[in-house]
Amino acid sequence: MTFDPALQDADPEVSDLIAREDTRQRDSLRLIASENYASRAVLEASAASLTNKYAEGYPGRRYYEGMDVIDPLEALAIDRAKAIFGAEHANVQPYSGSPANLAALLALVEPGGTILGMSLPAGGHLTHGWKVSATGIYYNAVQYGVRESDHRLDMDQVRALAKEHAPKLIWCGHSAYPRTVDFAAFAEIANEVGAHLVADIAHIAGLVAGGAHPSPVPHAAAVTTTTHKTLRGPRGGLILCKQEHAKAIDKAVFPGLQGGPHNHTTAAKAVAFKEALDPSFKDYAAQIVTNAKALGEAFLARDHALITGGTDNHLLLLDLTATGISGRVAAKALNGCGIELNGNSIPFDKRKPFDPSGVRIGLAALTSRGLAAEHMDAVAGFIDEGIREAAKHDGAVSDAFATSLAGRVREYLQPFPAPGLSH
Ligand code: DSN
Repeated sequence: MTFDPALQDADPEVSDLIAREDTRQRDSLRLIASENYASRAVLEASAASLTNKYAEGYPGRRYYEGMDVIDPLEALAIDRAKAIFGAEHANVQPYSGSPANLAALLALVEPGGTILGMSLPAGGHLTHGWKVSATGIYYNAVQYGVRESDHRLDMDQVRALAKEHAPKLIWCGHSAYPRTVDFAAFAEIANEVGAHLVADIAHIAGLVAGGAHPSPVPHAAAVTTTTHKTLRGPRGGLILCKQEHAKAIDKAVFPGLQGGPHNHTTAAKAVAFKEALDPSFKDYAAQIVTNAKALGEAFLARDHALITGGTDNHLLLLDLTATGISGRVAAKALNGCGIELNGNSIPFDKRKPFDPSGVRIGLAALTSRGLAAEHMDAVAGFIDEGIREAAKHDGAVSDAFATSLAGRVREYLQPFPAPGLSH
């Protein structure tokens, strides 16, 4: 992003660091499944003067004056969010996904109440009740996993745990699960035990928005998401809910958890929501899934092991056990070669979360650059080459190898402009 001279003049150090990050993002294969390239319009809105304004409260009911712009802006973001997902109510103020999840808990479960969520090592999220998270500390969290035989969600296990523990809230959603979630089946179980169903669609929100994944909105009491992953907006959160929970959700976000909303982020969310309402976003969402499937095939052709054997969404989980190096070691080696992904636990991992057996690979960012299915063989080739070289040398790759691979990656990406970044 090129800035007007203000930042360069005032703080060349920060300006140069930002320029370096632009270059890094432009020149690398960005495959972290929770990341993307926000558009220039989204970035511009994020940098607006709205950051100067406090606005505790909600449109039409604020604790400060000077809301002539903030009120219609937040109302616009709310209307667009509701239109994208067909939701009865939207709260656009959560600072990010974890605060959105805490707000859902605060609104729907009494302190110490029982919740049921997918465990982190199985592909869930920290905030679905994992023991080190506030959600596992302040609530009585019970966790479900995936089947050992095929690493897929086991709805019989979810039902059995729900019946045994009678949770007040059931989470569905994930941060590292490559398959479609059956939201209707979760809703049936929640109904059977009188629990609120909350779907965390942070990873797949863009796919849901574009019709490339079923929507939980008709089934869940509330739906939480970040706005920056497949949805391709600014860093932020969003909660959608049924009208009957609107008051409780709004109260939980403010004053329950947060102070003033970040209005510049609200503006950027509104811009991203407009982009998601454009018919072209459907093509984008479908292309992400097509690319992820094609990349999966290209890995299988190179004898790599994929958790569940493939994907239905934007991500793949590679099990590196057979290569002899861990996911963390592979990710570090690849990072030096211009390939950015993260080490990730695989289901029933024998290794520790900080040094797990797998790597997670997401296609949202590359798809935003215009890479299509026919490019996935080359992408798999780069990753495979880096992993094999690292495995040959006990995790280390030479500077010469890293420079060569990073150079070829950079050259390969040249024809695909990175949205939001100047070329
Ligand atoms: N950190 C995000 C991810 O990478 O999936 C989830 O919060």
